[in-house]
Amino acid sequence: GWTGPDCKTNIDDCLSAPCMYNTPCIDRVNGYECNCPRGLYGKRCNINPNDCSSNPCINGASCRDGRGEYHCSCSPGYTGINCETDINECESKPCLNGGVCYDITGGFYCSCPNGFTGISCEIDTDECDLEPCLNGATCIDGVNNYTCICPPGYQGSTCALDVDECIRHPCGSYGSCINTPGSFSCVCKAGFTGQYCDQDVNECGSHPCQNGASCINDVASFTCQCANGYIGILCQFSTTCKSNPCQNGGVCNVLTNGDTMCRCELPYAGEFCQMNI
Ligand SMILES: [Ca+2]
Ligand SMILES: [Ca+2]
Ligand SMILES: [Ca+2]
Ligand SMILES: [Ca+2]
Repeated sequence: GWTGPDCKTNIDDCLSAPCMYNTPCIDRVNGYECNCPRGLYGKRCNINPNDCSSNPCINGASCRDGRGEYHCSCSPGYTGINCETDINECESKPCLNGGVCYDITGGFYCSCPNGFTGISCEIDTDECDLEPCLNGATCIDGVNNYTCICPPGYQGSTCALDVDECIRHPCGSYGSCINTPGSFSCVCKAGFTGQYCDQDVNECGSHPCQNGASCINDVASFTCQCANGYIGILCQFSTTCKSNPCQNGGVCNVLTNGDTMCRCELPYAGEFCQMNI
């Protein structure tokens, strides 16, 4: 254990670094001493017992051996030194819109109220998806329900029902109302027109009066006021006989139906004043 010319020099037995894991070495006379830290054993502190041998990490965790200690790598959903604690994933209140949270291993389960879906009940179910509104109605999605905006002529929660417009008498006094699905129609009395039979037909519109007559529009009819020299409903006849069939001085007249008539002088009579009475 000594060296030098006079054997007074202590040999440094730590020079060869005999202590493992960088453990401090203390030189002694003809020897050394390793100052083992916690978890290392043996003359050279070279014995590192497996601290995982008792399987301290639970719930599927993996164990990593240290020096006098161990480290657990927990499976998802667990925490704690030994992964003994099931994390309560409901603590962060992940369920929205009134969903009820159930803590499960490695996650949570939300029981959603009617009208909501999704992992966190974050999706408002579209109740219009099944197209519940009929007859071209507009569907408005709500919470666990829907609203139909009916087009004119339909009613009811799904707009399935026809409106009987005839109850309001839309055709007035001059038409009869016919109810139809989603609508109605008016059948007008003679002389009236328009969707609601509230307009007078102008019977003079087709210019029925002839030969310079003026036309007077009336209800469902018209009257012709004839110019001088014309006669007939439409003033279509000249008051002048085209040929004179009257004999013996009879005067020819034109009737409103266009026929001619002879006005006879006595003693003559007959259609053409041909008879002497
Ligand atoms: Ca959990
Ligand atoms: Ca909805
Ligand atoms: Ca109707
Ligand atoms: Ca008229």
